[in-house]
Amino acid sequence: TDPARRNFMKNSALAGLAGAAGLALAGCGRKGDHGGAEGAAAGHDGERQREHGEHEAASDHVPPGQLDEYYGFWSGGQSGEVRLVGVPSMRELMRIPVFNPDFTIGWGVTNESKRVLGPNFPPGGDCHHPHMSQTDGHYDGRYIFINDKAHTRVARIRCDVMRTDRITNVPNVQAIHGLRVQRAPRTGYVFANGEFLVPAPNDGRDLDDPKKYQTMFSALDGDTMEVVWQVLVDGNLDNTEADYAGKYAISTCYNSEGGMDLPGTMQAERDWAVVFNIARIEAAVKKGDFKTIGSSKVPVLDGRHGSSLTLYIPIPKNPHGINASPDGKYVVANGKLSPTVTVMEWSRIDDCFAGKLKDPRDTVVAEPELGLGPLHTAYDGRGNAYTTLFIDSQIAKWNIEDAIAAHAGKKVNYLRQKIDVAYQPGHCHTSMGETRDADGRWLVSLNKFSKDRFLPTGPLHPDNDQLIDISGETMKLVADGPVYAEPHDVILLHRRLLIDKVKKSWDRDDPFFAETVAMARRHGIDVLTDSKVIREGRKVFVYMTSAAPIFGMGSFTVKKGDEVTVVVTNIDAVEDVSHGFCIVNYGINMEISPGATASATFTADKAGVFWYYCTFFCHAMHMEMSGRMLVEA
Ligand code: K7E
Ligand code: RUQ
Ligand code: CUA
Ligand code: CA
Repeated sequence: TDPARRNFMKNSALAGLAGAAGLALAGCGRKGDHGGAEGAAAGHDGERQREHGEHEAASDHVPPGQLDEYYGFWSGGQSGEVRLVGVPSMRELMRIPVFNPDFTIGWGVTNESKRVLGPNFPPGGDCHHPHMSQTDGHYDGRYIFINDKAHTRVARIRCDVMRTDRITNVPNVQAIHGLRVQRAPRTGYVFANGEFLVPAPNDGRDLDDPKKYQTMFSALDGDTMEVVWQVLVDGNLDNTEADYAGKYAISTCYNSEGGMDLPGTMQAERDWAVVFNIARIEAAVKKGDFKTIGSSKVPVLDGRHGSSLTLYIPIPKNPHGINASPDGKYVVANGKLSPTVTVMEWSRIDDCFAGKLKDPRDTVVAEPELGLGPLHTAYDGRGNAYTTLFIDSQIAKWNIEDAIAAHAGKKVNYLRQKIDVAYQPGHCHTSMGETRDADGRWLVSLNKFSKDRFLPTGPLHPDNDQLIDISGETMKLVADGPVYAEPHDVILLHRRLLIDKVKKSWDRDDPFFAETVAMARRHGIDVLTDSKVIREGRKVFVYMTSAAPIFGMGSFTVKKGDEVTVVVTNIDAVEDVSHGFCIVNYGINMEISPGATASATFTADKAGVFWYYCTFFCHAMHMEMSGRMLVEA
């Protein structure tokens, strides 16, 4: 670490600016700074000694002008968006519209976003599980994938521009819930669970015969975003996970009963986790061992009981989350209605598929009892696991090897600590914790209820996302953070993975608006220099540049009833000078960041004068950055 910076940190601690961070460093003899300074990653490896001895909680304070050390990708739940959050400050840095229309950037308004959203796109989505593409078990900074439970879709966000670039409808199933990526050799597959049971085909011929209901496990190709195969299963599918070797995916099932109502899903003492053998599935697809359903061309394989493609491991009771440990050895299913979590060993899953085990339950190496309502588990890379207890409003820290020893009959206490959280946690997630680089610094607990923790906001309360320091022996609660509904899951990744990959302006040949630029070229337009109107019958194309503080065109004229396409290109090469283009009383707004071309198409259905203006404050004369659309009667 740069010594000058260390001195800076020390001095600011003395000045009371970064007090807690500074003291924590002094207290545990840490080298390296904490509040998000350069070189922080390099400073961490030697800090395992913090495990021994008490330490003060690290601080969430990131002084003005300093950067957060971690990027957090927060699911926006039923808001349909993804939020980019700095950690440890928990400051929201950006929102990324995914399934939700968003007027700020014109998501659902611009032609470029409509190409991603598809025709007749639904009004929103319900996204739970953001996961970054990986290569050999490490985040690779390319994409974030996320599910839409509300409309049975999977989306992809490009991390270089932080924009959604693909959305895929998954056929033959209803409600994509669990979503994970293939970790090795790379992503590769994106695995997606259809949660609810529906008749197949679901065309009205069988409505109320539960025996005809089914669901499937789907694999998308992360590069093409096409659904490449589906596996029919018994029961339903909740969450999913992948191993670190590229051999398996595994999903929890809470409705092995095939129940159609709440009591119906709680009959059995055990449901199961179902393991998918990827090599065998690929071989079966190659052999043509599949069918297709209706108009979908996706190969559907039969993975129900008795299939060699799958393995059903009994798990108590209505299990929910499923999380692989970063050492690549274990995977943990969280019991929900059972106070236990079930630890399975991947190598025993190998043995089971090879016919070497008598009983799929022999893949289970531990089943520690943790408390009421275990939902999700995260890892610190030091052999400890952190499980949310929804009903107890706690997080249980426990040691994996000790739990395995206890399961084998040894007298050891695998429980390390329970910490109260406020209140009712769903997911928790550790920094880098779903990769081989799990660094055991931070844990975020995503609590569904905030109750009394914030100023009243009316009947609808925010969630409470709590930041917990897990770098020492004991967990320390550091901060509360109110959030709009409803983050289910997050990932936390060190900024070194993205900080140099994120673009500060658009490349002119970016595929996001390439189709629009190609259209301009067909019209003989160079969007970087030309501001011109092209008429083709009732279709009018209005091309203009934008450079603070003027649009390339002060006014344009169309006829009532024309279909108008406005194409605006931001030719300001200056970082952070984004423009907007809004037409008053016409429902049009779009953001045009440096280097971008954006377009919107609408019918000029009202005659009169309609001002257009820039919506992003870009210049001292920003208010004056406007023009008139003249619509002839
Ligand atoms: Cu537990 Cu959708 Cu991951 Cu919500 S799921 S919490
Ligand atoms: S104007 S600086 Cu509407 Cu007061 Cu924005
Ligand atoms: Cu351009 Cu404001
Ligand atoms: Ca059940």
